[in-house]
Amino acid sequence: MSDHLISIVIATYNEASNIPELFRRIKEALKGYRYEIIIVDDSSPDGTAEIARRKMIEYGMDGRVIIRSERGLSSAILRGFRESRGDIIVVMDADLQHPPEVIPRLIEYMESRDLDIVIASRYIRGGGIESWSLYRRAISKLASFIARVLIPQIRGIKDPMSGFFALRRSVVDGIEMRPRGFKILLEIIVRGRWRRISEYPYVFGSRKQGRSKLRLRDMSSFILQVLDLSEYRLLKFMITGATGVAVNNIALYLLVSFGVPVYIASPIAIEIATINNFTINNLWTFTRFRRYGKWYSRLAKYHVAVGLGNAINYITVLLLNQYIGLIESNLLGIFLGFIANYLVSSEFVWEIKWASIEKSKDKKYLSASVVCRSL
Ligand SMILES: Nc1nc2c(ncn2[C@@H]2O[C@H](COP(=O)(O)OP(=O)(O)O)[C@@H](O)[C@H]2O)c(=O)[nH]1
Ligand SMILES: [Mg+2]
Repeated sequence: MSDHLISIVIATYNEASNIPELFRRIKEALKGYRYEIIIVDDSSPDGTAEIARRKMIEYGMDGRVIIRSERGLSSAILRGFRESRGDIIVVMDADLQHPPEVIPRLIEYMESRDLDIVIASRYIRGGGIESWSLYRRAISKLASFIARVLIPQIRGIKDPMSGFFALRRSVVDGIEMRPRGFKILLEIIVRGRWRRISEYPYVFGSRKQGRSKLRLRDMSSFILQVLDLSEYRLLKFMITGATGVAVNNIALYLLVSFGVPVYIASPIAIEIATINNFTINNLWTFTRFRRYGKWYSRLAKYHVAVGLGNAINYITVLLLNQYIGLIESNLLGIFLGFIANYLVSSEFVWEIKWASIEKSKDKKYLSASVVCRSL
């Protein structure tokens, strides 16, 4: 059993009806542990803060209730971090969708496997969701997919958007986090200081009382958060592509007007654009991934990566320039060739992998891998 002080950080908004059962079950589940409860309430009109304060005293639990005048789940959790004292922090919801009985298992798993973050996971074997509408499931899957494409740091993690997790204080201590949207775990994984992450399965329950606070505008703030955490690479890649389009067409136009035949002018123009794009992507889009390998080996790989796109570009120009015009066929060819380029480049040329994955050999945790990264 862990002898660390455990801080349980719970953000609340209108959860008065869930507090009594929540506290009762935490008290029961954490018998023998040293812990404190930090409730961060955004001035809920239903009197959550008052009930929490009363119940804390009634149950003789250590902890505090912080009342804020602003709203926001992520910023509330970060406030809870600052107000807490434990070496281990557990983050969970108040509505009992996160069963308190799982907390000791997260902590024992963390200690026994020397982990910095343990995510209570719905999406590994043994985990699940009790009752979610098809719509809610689809939204969750879509959000995970978007996040995974754009943020390489979370690949290998099955439930990176979980709201239920445990972490060591050292992961977030002294690190500036942007409190945005609903998904503070994404922020912690990308910006935090950790070596080893793993997941522990649990079943996400149905809400006991009250209503979900997930609002439509949380979806747009989620998209912004993900784009920000991805450092706008996809956007930069597209802007770079636009400069390449201009370079390619100008070169083609000039060469042809100096009398170079199209079948020679086109590959030259494509090559000039390829070098242009590589240079900008290398210095700007993927700037912090340049530590892997030498620039000329990346340049060579980049040629392979865009080879298919370039071939499509060239073939389109050859086939269509007489019918739809030189620049028109080139634009169409560039567009057709571009589509696969982003993923191929990011995966293969810049290898924007972040962490390595250690598969568990322990039968009990077979479904959970440990994601490792060097600090
Ligand atoms: N302090 C604070 N807590 C919030 C806010 N929005 C949601 N919460 C809490 O965050 C947890 C998860 O919210 P919930 O509405 O259940 O989200 P869902 O499970 O994704 O539908 C619950 O404990 C809520 O009370 C907020 O703006 N401020
Ligand atoms: Mg909920």
